[in-house]
Amino acid sequence: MKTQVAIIGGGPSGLLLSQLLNKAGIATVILERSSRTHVLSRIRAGVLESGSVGMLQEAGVGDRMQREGIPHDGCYLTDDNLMVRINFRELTGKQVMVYGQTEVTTDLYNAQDAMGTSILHDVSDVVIEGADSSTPYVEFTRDGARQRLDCAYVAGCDGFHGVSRTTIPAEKRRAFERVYPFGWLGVLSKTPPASHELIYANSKNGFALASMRNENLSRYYVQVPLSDKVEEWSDDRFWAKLKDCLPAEVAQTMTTGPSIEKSIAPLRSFVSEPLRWGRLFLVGDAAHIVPPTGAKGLNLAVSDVFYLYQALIAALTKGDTTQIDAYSERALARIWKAMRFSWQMTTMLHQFEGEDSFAAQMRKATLAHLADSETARRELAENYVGLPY
Ligand code: FAS
Ligand code: PHB
Repeated sequence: MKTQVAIIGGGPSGLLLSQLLNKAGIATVILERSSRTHVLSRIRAGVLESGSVGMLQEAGVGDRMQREGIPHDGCYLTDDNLMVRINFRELTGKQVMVYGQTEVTTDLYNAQDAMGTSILHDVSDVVIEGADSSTPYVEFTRDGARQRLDCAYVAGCDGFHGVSRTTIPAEKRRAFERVYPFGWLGVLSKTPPASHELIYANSKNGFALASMRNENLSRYYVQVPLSDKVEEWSDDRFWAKLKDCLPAEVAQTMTTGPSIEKSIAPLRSFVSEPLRWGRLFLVGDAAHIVPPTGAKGLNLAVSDVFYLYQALIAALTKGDTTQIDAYSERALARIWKAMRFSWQMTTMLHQFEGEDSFAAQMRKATLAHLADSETARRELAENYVGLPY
C-alpha cells in the first residue's frame, strides 16, 4: 500500500487532518486501532472555540453543527458566595459553540466516507519505520495479516496512549507534566440542563461543572479522589454531590434523572517536545494533554491540525518545506498558552488535598477579583473563546 500521508489514529485530530488534506487533493490512509462504534461511543469534549468552528466549516463539516450546536455568549464561575458571569461576546466579540466531540467525530467520519477515504479500523501492532529518513513507512496487522503502508509523511494522531510519541527516540524528546491529585466523575443524563450556560462551581464541597449537549441532554462533572471507582457512585450519590457544589438556586430547581453514561477521567497537564521527528509529526493528545477545566483538549487538537495541514500541502504540492520546518515551534507556542490557562482554571477551581487555609483564600480572592474587574474577566474570556492561531 502507498499514500502521501499516513495518519495514525481516527479520532478528531486524524479525521480533521485527513479531511482537510483530501479536500486539497492530498491522499491519506487512516489507521485506527478501534472499531468505529467504539470511537463514537466515547463521551468527551463539549465546547468548541470559535477557531474550531471555523476549521470545521473550512473542512466542509459545519452544517449540522450550525443547525444543532448551541452558541454560548458566556459562562458562570461560582463559589459559596459569588456567581460571576463571564460575558464572552461583550468582552471579546466572540462566542463558543456547545457541540459534543461525538458529533464532531460523527460528522467527520461521514464526510470522509463520502470522499471515499481509506480508514482502516481494528488495526494492531502499528510500527512507524524510517521516520527520520526520506522513505518512511508504517507496518500494522489487520485481519490477521501483517501489512505495510509506504508514505511521504506520517501524522501521529493516536492520542496519549498511542505509539507515535514514543517512536521519537527518548533522547530526542522532553516531557513536561503535572498530574493532579483528583479526577472528574462525569455523568450524561437525558434531562434539561440546570442552566442555560455552563457553570464552573468551586464550593466548600469541591468542584462541579454543569454543562450540556442539547436542551434535553445534560453533561455534569464532580471532583472525586483518584482512588474512587465509578461503581462506588450511584446516581443518587452523584446528584447529591453535584447539588452540594452548585449554587443553591440552581440545585433547588434542576432536574435529575438516570445516568446514560458515567465515567471517571484523571486530570493531567502534559506536553512532549518537539512535535516533529523527521517525517513524523505529532498532533493533538499524542503530543499534549490538558485538564478539561479550560475546555481546551479538543480545541488544541484542532489548532495543531490548522498548522500542520497547510504545511503538508505546501511540502507535497510545491516542495516548500518551510512550514513543516516551523510546525513544532508554531504549534507549541499556542499549546503552552492553553496549557497555562487550563492549569490556572484547574488550580483556581479545585480543592487540593492537604492544602492550607491560605490556598482557599487565594481561590476566593481570585473569584472576587473577577467579580470586580472587567480586565480580569476579559483575560479569562479571551483564553476561553480561544487565542488566535
Ligand atoms: P483521541 O485520543 O481522541 O484519538 C486518538 C485515536 O487514536 C483513538 O481513536 C485511538 O483509538 C487511536 N489509537 C490509539 N493508539 C493507536 C494505535 N497504536 N494505532 C492506531 N490507532 C490508535 N477535551 C475537552 O476539551 N473537554 C472535555 O471535557 C474532555 N473530556 C475528556 C475526557 C476523557 C476521558 C478523555 C480521555 C479526554 C477528554 N478530553 C476533553 C480531551 C479529548 O477531547 C481530546 O483532546 C481529543 O480526543 C483529542 O483528539 P485526538 O488527538 O484525536 O486524540
Ligand atoms: C463538557 O461539556 O463535556 C465540558 C465542557 C466544558 C469543559 C469540560 C467539559 O471545560
